[in-house]
Amino acid sequence: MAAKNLLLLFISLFLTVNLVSAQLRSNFYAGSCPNVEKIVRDAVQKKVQQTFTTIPATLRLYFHDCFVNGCDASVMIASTGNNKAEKDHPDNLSLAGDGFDTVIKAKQALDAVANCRNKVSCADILTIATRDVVNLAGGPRYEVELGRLDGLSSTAASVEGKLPQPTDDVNKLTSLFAKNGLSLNEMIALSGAHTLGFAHCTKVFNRIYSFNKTTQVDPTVNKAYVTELRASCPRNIDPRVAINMDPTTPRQFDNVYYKNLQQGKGLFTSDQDLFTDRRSKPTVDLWANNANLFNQAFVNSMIKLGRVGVKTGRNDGFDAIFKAKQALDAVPNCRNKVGGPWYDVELGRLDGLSSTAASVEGMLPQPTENVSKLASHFAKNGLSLDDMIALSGMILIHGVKEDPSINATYLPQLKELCPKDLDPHKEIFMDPTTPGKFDNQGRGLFKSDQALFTDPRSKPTVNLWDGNGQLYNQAFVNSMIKLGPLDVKTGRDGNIRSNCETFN
Ligand code: HEM
Ligand SMILES: *[C@@H]1O[C@H](CO)[C@@H](O)[C@H](O)[C@H]1NC(C)=O
Ligand SMILES: *[C@@H]1O[C@H](CO)[C@@H](O)[C@H](O)[C@H]1NC(C)=O
Ligand SMILES: *[C@@H]1O[C@H](CO)[C@@H](O)[C@H](O)[C@H]1NC(C)=O
Ligand SMILES: CC(=O)N[C@H]1CO[C@H](CO)[C@@H](O)[C@@H]1O
Repeated sequence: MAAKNLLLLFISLFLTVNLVSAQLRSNFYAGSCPNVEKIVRDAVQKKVQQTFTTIPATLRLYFHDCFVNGCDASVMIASTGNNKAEKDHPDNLSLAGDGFDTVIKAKQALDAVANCRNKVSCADILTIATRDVVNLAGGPRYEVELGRLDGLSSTAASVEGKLPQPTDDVNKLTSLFAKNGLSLNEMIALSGAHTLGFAHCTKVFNRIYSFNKTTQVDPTVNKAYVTELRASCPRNIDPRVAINMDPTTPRQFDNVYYKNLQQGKGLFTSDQDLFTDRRSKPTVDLWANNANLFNQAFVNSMIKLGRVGVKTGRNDGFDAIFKAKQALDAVPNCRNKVGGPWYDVELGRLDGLSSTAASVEGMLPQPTENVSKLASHFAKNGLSLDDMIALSGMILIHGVKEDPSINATYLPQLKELCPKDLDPHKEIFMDPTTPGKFDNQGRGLFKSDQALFTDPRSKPTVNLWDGNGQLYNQAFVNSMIKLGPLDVKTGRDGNIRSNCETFN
């Protein structure tokens, strides 16, 4: 039991560490460039004094950066003859040049200080600058987490499908944000960024002129606002003309965005639907009435946004695994007692440790899933059907539901082990036959396990490995090694750019 639990602990640690984004911290540059925040702030302030557009442009740039390839400043990379970069995807939707310029100016200011030169990543500069513009527009000031590396690739193709569209409804938005580990409420809070900035008239034409075949105007738009929008955005307007996103207090970071939604003055469908949809409406109402609560939610969500897909150069995560392994080996009873195959692990991962429950949403296979659904989870992580079957030897979940495909002699045993009123935290052996041992004798505890035997695509493999423990061990080892590098950030995945717009 102890050995089994330790093995499971070890494996779940392994999985957990691989799921998480890297570890960031607020004092990351304390040793190398202690004044980084002041230097960036001064540069941002100067730029804001020159033009207000700096504020919304920087905020939006950050959002786009984080949603494509993580917050790694890949959005800043300029296209070259043989690479069309992220910023040149049509979805960059005219990211205003002032956002880029803000980062470039702050970087110049940093590079002018000897010890800071090329020490601070463009990704972190953009993170600090974004915090500063929010604050300069009257929004809350919050502590930023730092330690991101700059990304090493930037392609227009990678933008496809990653950014929300103004025509999206709450369903679409929720699923897109969930892919970035952000919840419904975090999505609603971040949408509050539309309290600032500009949008091109063309982006609202559909809502005021051609909603659908039978209705010209989107009925959720406030009538007076329709008139206003039509006046500012006649059909034949120059497509470069932009209007305020927040018609009430366009230059102020505040909760008026939510008050606007209550009055049908959300600019896009993606805005107004937050009020129309009953799942998001209560939060809109809450924040419309309570600026402090909104500010808090916005700050927390920005910090969460700043963790999306970050690359860091430190190896705390790997250290944790290594320490767990050492701890296991230090106990004579545990050493090699787990009975599974020993395999060489590929080293050099620089994993991180920060973890959020929300980022797990939809990422892990569920015990109730069938083979198609399971395979799609694994495929998203570059793992084949066979990898999935091999790795299914290892799952730790609690509780079981009765299922007709469970072996009839096994079912009463299970029911005895797991009475209905059982403490949900109590664990039972996943493998009822040889629970303390890693082997190929198990009966499927979960539907997802049993499904592997029921489904004709996976059955042959299950039979093969059932008859050959050695083949199974080999397959398990290979799949574990493949699982290891998932989304791992290594020093090779990022660096500190000396020019934010070009790779080193
Ligand atoms: C919820 C889904 C979102 C959608 C569908 C969306 C879409 C858009 C669109 C279409 C524009 C106008 C672009 C143009 O016409 O030039 C815009 C502007 C803007 N967006 Fe969003 N956005 C979303 C979320 C966010 C988030 C999360 C942030 C930041 C945290 C953000 C910040 C901004 C800002 C500041 C502007 C004004 C840009 C400027 O004035 O240059 N948006 N957004
Ligand atoms: C057009 O939109 C209106 C208002 O939402 C709706 O009642 C109507 O069914 C829609 N028509 C079509 C053809 O989708
Ligand atoms: C598997 O489950 C998904 C839903 O999770 C369902 O759409 C699909 O039809 C199922 N496939 C089979 C073969 O039962
Ligand atoms: C159920 O398990 C028992 C004992 O392991 C075995 O003898 C029997 O053949 C199994 N029944 C089915 C339908 O697989
Ligand atoms: C700021 C920026 O780089 N904008 C680009 C967005 O993408 C279009 C092409 O789709 C370019 O023309 C813009 O220059």
